[in-house]
This record gives sequence, structure tokens and C-alpha cells, in this order.
Amino acid sequence: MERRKQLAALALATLLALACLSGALAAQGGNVKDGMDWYLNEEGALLITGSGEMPDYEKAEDVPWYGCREEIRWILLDGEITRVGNYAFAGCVNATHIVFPNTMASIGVRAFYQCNALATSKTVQVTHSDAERLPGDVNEDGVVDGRDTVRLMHWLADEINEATGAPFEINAENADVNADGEVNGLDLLRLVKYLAGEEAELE
Ligand SMILES: [Ca+2]
Ligand SMILES: [Ca+2]
Repeated sequence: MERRKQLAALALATLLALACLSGALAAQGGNVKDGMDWYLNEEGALLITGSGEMPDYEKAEDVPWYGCREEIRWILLDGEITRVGNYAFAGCVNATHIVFPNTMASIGVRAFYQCNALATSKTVQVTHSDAERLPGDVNEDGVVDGRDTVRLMHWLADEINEATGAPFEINAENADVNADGEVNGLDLLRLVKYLAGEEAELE
């Protein structure tokens, strides 16, 4: 039975590696250590959940998401994570933004090596009206799904919509999914967690 489990785990790891190599991005993830998990969604948001210190890696190749590092656009550190491990995000050359928990106390050696695209994202204030809102429906199409994640990522990064030549627009009341009166990276983090099935409700 144990052997069978090992084989199953090996098969899964192989599939994940192949999925990364083929460039067909599918949701994937796994364990970072006891009490800490990673999840990369189809939109390129890497979510790390859990608490405590991330492991220190000896080299970039030892990091669980190394094979997918170029697919990562956003890095979202959730929960009570207190340290980014050595080499954790080295080579994430397409990561443009990162969201830190306020528990972050230290960052390891070369944790963001070659992350030259990283920038800060914006925040806007929201006043909630009494109008009906659908938390998470950032693009106002009546459903909450991965397209809302993408829209919020584009908006937070101040990107221009190539199809229209104009900035991306959002419904700010819907986008403030943690209902704290601001739209910022924390709302993206919460939306990604919700769509990953890790968060019960949006507010
Ligand atoms: Ca929507
Ligand atoms: Ca918010």
C-alpha cells in the first residue's frame, strides 16, 4: 500500500512537471512543509498559505514551484508567514507583484533573485453603498470566476487593455472582497483563496 502511494505521488509529480514544461498552465500545488501549502492557479497567481517560516532552500531548483516559475505573475503570501526562505522565488522573472502578510519579519538570501519585474500595486478607497453587490464579481458579468482574478490583476498592475487601448475597469465595491473599504492586493489574495476553495465566503 505504501509503495502504491509512493508510485501515485511520483506519477502526480511527473504530470505536474510535464504540465509546466508544456506551457499549458493548469492549477497545481502541493506541500511546502508541515502546515504550509502552495497553489498556482491558471491565471498565474501563486498562493502560499500557512504560518511560520518558509524553508530555506540551498538552490532555486529545490523550490517546489521551480518548474513553473516563469508562469508566476503574482506572489500572494497569506496567513501568518514570517519568513521568505532562501531562493524561494528566484527566477520568477515574470512576477510583477507580491502581497505580503503583515507578519513578515525576514527575507532569505536570493529569495527574489532575478525578479526584476516586481513592483508595488495600487490601492483605492471604496465607499460601500446600500446597492446590491456581488463580492468578487470584479468584471460585473454576474459570476465570480477566474476572469475576475485576471481583471483585478490587470487593474492592480495599472495595465492597459490592448483591445480597447484603455485602462482596465473594475467594479470597486465588488472588488473589495474583504470589505475593508479599500481595493488592494489583499482583495486579490482573498479572491484567489476563495476560488481555490480555501476561503468559505467573500464579504
Ligand atoms: Ca465576474
Ligand atoms: Ca479590501
